[in-house]
Amino acid sequence: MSVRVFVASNAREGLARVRRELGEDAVVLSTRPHPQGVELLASAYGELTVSAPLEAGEQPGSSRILQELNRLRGLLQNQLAGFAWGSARRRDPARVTLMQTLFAAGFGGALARTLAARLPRGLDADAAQRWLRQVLIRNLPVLPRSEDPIRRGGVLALVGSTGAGKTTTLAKLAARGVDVHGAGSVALVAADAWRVAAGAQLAVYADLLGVPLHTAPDAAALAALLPQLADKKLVLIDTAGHAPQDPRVRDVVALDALGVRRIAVIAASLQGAALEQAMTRFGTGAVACVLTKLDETPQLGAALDGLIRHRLPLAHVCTGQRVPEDLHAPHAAYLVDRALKGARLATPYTLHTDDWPLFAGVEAERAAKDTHAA
Ligand SMILES: Nc1nc2c(ncn2[C@@H]2O[C@H](COP(=O)(O)OP(=O)(O)O)[C@@H](O)[C@H]2O)c(=O)[nH]1
Ligand SMILES: [Mg+2]
Repeated sequence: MSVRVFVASNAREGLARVRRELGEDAVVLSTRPHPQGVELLASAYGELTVSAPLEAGEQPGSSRILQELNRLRGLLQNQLAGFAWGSARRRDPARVTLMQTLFAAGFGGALARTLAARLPRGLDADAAQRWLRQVLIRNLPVLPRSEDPIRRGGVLALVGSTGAGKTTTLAKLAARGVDVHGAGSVALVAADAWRVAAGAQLAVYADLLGVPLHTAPDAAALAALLPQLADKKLVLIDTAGHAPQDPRVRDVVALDALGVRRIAVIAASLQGAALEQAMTRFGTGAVACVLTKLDETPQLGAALDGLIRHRLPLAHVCTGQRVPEDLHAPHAAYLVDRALKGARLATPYTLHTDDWPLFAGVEAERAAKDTHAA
């Protein structure tokens, strides 16, 4: 292995020279102060393979050595990324702040990177923040009032994970339906055959609203029931809640065969990965989405991120257990402002200033892998 010595007035300049002369994946072996600034010992990555001590019978470039070198490379890459992070922050502070805001608010990496890449150059921090707000508002798929599924009517089934708030939301929507169409034009159907209490819960709401409640324990029963309800303007079906990975999710697809339109009910308070799972399983093919439990969601970022990426039209939001008061029409600006405010919340999950270079290391490694894979 040939190791070369670089002397430069500062680390950034030194790194730039190392990269220019030894290639992008050059490895810095050590740095130390020098009367003229800093001294770096560096080697081209490809030359490292011959340097590791060989065990008896081991060939240069064997998998053990490569593994070890890859580990070493990862460590050094993090160090380089630390430098890169510092320089990125100096060069493009608005872009870095934008990424930090999005992550702190609970938005995910994919969306944060896409938006950061599109941020117009030369904006100061305030202008960048305004740009971010506008872009999020514009991209949040909020259903216009004229397309409110309750107002439009038809046969609608609420689908979603256990405890997402389907039955409660159905009661709220039914109350709205009664306002719009009158009690005589609304019917409820309990298709939640899995939980004993589920039917009883719905029966209370049906009673209060003065609308009929039917039961349909399976798809065949539902198929037989729906023609009898053809004169109703609005039929709301409460479905069994189960985990997104449960095979009974197939029941959701059976609804399509009956011409039933689906509304995905998703709790905004879910952790990011669970939100993603719920949106994928229940949101795909749904005509609209209702986000519930906003009152229990200190950071809305992940939920809005999911709606934007899945292009899932938001019809209503729920902010509590009260029927029907806690059902609201969604306002994109309000939701985005609330989400961005969530970035200021200090929690043990918030990235600390000192964590960012480490994070940048992971990002740099991802970029390196992507380049490799490409
Ligand atoms: N805080 C809060 N609780 C809600 C909201 N929507 C539903 N819930 C509660 O969440 C729990 C589960 O709701 P439920 O409608 O039975 O969920 P389902 O299993 O999807 O039918 C109940 O205690 C509801 O009162 C909401 O918007 N905010
Ligand atoms: Mg239920």
